[in-house]
Amino acid sequence: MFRRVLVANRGEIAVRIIYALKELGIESVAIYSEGDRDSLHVELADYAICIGPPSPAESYLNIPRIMSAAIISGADALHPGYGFLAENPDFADICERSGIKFIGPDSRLINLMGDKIAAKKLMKEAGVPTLPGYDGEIPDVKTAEKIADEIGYPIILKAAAGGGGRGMRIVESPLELNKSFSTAQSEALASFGDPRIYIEKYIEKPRHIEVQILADTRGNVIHLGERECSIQRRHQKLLEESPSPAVNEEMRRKLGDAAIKGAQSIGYVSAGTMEFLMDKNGDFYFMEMNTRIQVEHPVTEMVTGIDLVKEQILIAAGEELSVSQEDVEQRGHAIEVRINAEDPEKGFAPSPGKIELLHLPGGPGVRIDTHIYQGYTIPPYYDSLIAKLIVHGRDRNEAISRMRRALEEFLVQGIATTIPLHQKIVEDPRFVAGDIDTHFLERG
Ligand code: MV4
Repeated sequence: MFRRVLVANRGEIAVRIIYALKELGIESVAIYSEGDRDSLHVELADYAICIGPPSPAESYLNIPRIMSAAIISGADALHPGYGFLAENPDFADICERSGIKFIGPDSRLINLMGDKIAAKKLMKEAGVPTLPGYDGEIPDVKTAEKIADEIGYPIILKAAAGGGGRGMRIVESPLELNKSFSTAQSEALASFGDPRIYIEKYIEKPRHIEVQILADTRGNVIHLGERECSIQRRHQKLLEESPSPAVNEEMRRKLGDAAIKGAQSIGYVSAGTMEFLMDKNGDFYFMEMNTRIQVEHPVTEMVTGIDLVKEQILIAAGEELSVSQEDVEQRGHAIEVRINAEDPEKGFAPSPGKIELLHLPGGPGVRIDTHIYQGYTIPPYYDSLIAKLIVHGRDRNEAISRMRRALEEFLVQGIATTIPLHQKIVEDPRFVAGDIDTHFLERG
């Protein structure tokens, strides 16, 4: 087992990882930028190393500085969290070459799943349902026209190196295809340094449903059910829940089987997530695989009782999964809201600054993952997530009631937050009925 682990991240996820390390009896090393001296993760870790100025390029994205901290501190492993370098295959590779275990899959798998064309092709070959399209790079607009005519409009153009909604273009008719294709190509090249584009049938108002998996080095692969992540704004998820109100036992079995089959086919090892789109008929299609621990992992933890971060660390240490598929039970219902330091009244503009007053809700079925505290100043340099409020109930209605009363008790003064928006969502009759899709917020 590891003796000392460097946490290569900040904010709530750094705190979350330190909790897991403490429970496993592993020493933690925090890294922090000059903008994060007063952050909770620095206080909670056994050791802390300042790695540079606030800008991400000079701190949390700076591989040489992070590797220096890992080596100097005597860490035998490193947890990348999410964002920053979590899905950078070169970083995983450098860790391995430096004798520091990267807590995640190996660089080959990160690289493979980072190429959305390769990922989709592999999943299709493994028998996982994928969207109609063309299983490769579209070389030119002529080919795009041919494929689009075959599958029928509307279609969507996506960047091979994209993901999470970046570099996508919906095309409604053949008249737009020529222009859209060249724009998509040049945008992909400018954004990712990779112009490759693929094409698929566009699903109107889909649900975003993802399946959590765990795979160890001994060949055990299990799934932990699905998360419903349809409520989002500009590709930023706002609320996630498990189970999905749209998934019945039969669909859950199919989703789980597909996720396991897909993971097995590529020899996946670590925690991972298979993202699916679900259409009006309840048919689902593989979209992408994420090789990191995700922001919304707590809803799965709440319904399964399994600590995903601990399992992820144990897997990296070569241990066998602590649970088998038969042990996994989805008990009750969990909902998470992401509380951002943003002002919904001002177009969601970032709202950094000092937290003058903070009161966190408590009581049965309430969990808060956060790095903030009263008197803390939220720096302006990073993403605006300041806390995740997660509730658990025996069923969806109890979880909704708990979320309402927890949001009402949640008090933050000094900065604007997205709490009022979450209060609106959980009062919305469509949300209460489970009638949600990826365009929920646009219809207001
Ligand atoms: C789609 C789609 C409809 N049809 N692909 C957005 C995130 C990225 N992972 C892929 N996305 C989409 N791909 C086809 N063929 C609609 C979306 C989409 C979406 C997906 C999940 C969550 C929110 C979304 C918001 C708008 C569009």
